[in-house]
Amino acid sequence: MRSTSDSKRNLIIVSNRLPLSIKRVDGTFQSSLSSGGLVTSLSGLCKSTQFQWFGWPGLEVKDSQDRADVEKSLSEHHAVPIFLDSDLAHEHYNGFSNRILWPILHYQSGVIFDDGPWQAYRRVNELFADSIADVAETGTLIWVHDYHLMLLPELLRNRLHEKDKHCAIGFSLHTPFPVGDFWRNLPVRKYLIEGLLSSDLIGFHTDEYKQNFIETCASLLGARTEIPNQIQYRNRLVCTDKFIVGIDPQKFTDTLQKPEVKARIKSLEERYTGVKVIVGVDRLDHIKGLTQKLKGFDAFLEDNPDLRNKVVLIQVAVPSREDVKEYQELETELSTIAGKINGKYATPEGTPLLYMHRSVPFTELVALYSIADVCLLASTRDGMNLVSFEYVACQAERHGVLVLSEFAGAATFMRDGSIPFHPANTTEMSESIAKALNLDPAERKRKYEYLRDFVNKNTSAKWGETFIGRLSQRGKRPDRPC
Ligand code: ADQ
Repeated sequence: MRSTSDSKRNLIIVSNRLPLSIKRVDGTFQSSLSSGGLVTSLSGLCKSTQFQWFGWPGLEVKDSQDRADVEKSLSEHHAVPIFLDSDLAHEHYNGFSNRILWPILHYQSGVIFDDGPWQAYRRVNELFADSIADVAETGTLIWVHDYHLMLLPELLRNRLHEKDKHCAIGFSLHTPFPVGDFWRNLPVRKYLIEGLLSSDLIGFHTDEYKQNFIETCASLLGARTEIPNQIQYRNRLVCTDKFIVGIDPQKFTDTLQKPEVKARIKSLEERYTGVKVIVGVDRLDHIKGLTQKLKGFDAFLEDNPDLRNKVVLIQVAVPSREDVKEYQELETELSTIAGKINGKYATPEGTPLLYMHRSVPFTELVALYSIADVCLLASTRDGMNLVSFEYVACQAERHGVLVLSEFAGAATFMRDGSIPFHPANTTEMSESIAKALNLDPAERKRKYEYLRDFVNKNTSAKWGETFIGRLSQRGKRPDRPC
């Protein structure tokens, strides 16, 4: 959140969690950068634009002196904490956002609505609105992120109005937005859509998500949507668009040059001499299709006996949402499948699957991306999927092949440079892996160059600056057509 060139803009970024985790160590509060898609996507913007970042610091702080200490520690990073009680934070984050809303946004059925978590969701959105409305000034640009805060634009708009402050509010959704019929599964859907429609600008990862949202506004609320990218509802004009999120490719290029990373790459290459490496890096989440991936890899080993002992899948499953029962069950299932695969195919020469259920340091991640001949991503649904971008950023020398689920938002843009497949079709996955491993060098190079150009063109900095630029224009001329 450091500033460089653009210190004139008054910008507030809001997300459920701050990008810094706070821990109490020996009586003092210490902060460390957290990981995930949102942090990655906004990190590029830090280089060019100054902003304050509002969000929950990740722990309950009751004592007023402690709160002051946390505020002071975070203010050095331009971060502002919104304090929540543990129970409330848990019900909002795990209860509603992750157990109810997240699955619906990702087309998972069988979600059971519960009013308690919904009330917690509302309450947290209100607390965020209170904090931000207090500090925002007329002219401040407010950029709200993700599904945890869908009610915030409306709550904030009302509070700002009461205080006679005029601010442009933007919202970016990092998940897919499902087709209207699926969205109907959520009984409180109307409130969430109305909440979003107090924004001036709403961003989606793909045209498909944007279009699904526009159609839902029309069918659910009777909003006027005849003009492309424009929604008219209750005397408000709301603009929507696709904004391609990305990474900071330079960060990966620079890391690859570090002596310790070069040494690590060399030692991994020696370890895997004569063996093709497939890498997978995913948060341990149902939407990442890890069960499907392991089953597809099992089918690949079954179908290609001659390649056993010559291929290894290194799968990093980053722990995520460990308080939620469904995520604990998924981990148990994955460990079982991984054990069965190795039980079936391991020999004294080696095991075909390295399943790592833990976070790995960034330098290790980069080394793994770099030595892998193939990156296999099997998302059943995924807003974008930035791991696919990161793999490409580390493949300047090897020209590795990306085998990418057609359900990742990234597949919309990367189809020609990757090998797309349906994650529920194990035969297709098995064939896609074999095809990637056997691709001739000229075709690998062509695909790699296509992806490299895309990743270099669509950086996280460009994404952030484009969105902020459009939001700033909307702030100046809110009634102007999009
Ligand atoms: P995520 O679901 O978190 O993001 P993704 O886009 O793949 O998924 O981003 C994960 C990020 O976490 C990557 O930048 C990766 O490097 C990082 N990461 C993974 N393992 C790590 C580790 N061990 N240590 C540190 N960092 C690690 C959500 C949506 C996506 C969308 C993004 C951005 O679900 O679909 O692409 O937001 O909008």
